[in-house]
Amino acid sequence: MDIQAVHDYTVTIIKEAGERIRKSFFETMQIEIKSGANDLVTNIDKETEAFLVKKIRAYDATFRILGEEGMAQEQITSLDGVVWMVDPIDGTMNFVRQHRNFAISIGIYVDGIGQAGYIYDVVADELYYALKGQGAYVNGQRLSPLEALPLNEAIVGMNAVWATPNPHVEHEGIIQLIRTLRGTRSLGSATLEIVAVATGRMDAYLSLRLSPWDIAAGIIIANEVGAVSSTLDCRDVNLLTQDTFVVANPSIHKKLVGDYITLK
Ligand code: 2AM
Ligand code: CA
Repeated sequence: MDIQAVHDYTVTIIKEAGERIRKSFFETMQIEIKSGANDLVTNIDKETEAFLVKKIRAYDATFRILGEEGMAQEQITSLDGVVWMVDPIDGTMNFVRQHRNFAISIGIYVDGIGQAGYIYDVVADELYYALKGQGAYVNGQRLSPLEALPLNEAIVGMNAVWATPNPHVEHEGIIQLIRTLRGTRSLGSATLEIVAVATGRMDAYLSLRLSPWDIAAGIIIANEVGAVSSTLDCRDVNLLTQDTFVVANPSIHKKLVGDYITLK
């Protein structure tokens, strides 16, 4: 695979998809509920994924595609060969309610190794991307390597509901963590939270349940600036299943997860 040619093509199609989404704001969208009231999908999610699948297959019909909305109609049970991980709109709730703060995400893996990652903040017109070993960029400007900091100066992305009794994580530890940190944020788009860590606007992002397409691109971008990704119990990320997730500045990753987070 000629990664540079694939890169140029991916930049073109992701921007074209973004332009289509921006135009969709002038039309009425159809909203459906998926697993629950917080889990939405619109016709624009499906149309955008269908558009990207068509473009990817037009480039090379042997590429395999795992997309959130299933428009590729493929079962991906291994990461052998070239696998594209596509989330047409990450942050659908933001898309529906705010018309901003959502992104298109594309990660390209070859035999399980991340080769290229793209996260396009459609309304800000900011394209974050990285090719493995070549650094991470936003709109052509290189992102700096992350600088070390202590946990009490860190800003961490997380969902506030974890600080209340919940079935997934010991909330007392989360309360202690919140008291220790400089601040918390919740942007509502996993991919934009990951690029916030990669750009140093936040120092970590935690989630109790993310899918491969939420994190595939972000891991590649974050890795290029030295950020560390794992599950919340410090296992390697597995891109074939839903799991917990953390991406963090390497200076705080171990302390954050080890001292404050206990999964139930
Ligand atoms: P999505 O918009 O593509 O569904 C919201 O806090 C973040 O978590 C979004 O990035 C959202 O992605 C993601 N997410 C992943 N799985 C989810 C689920 N089952 N329900 C709600 N949000 C989910
Ligand atoms: Ca999505």
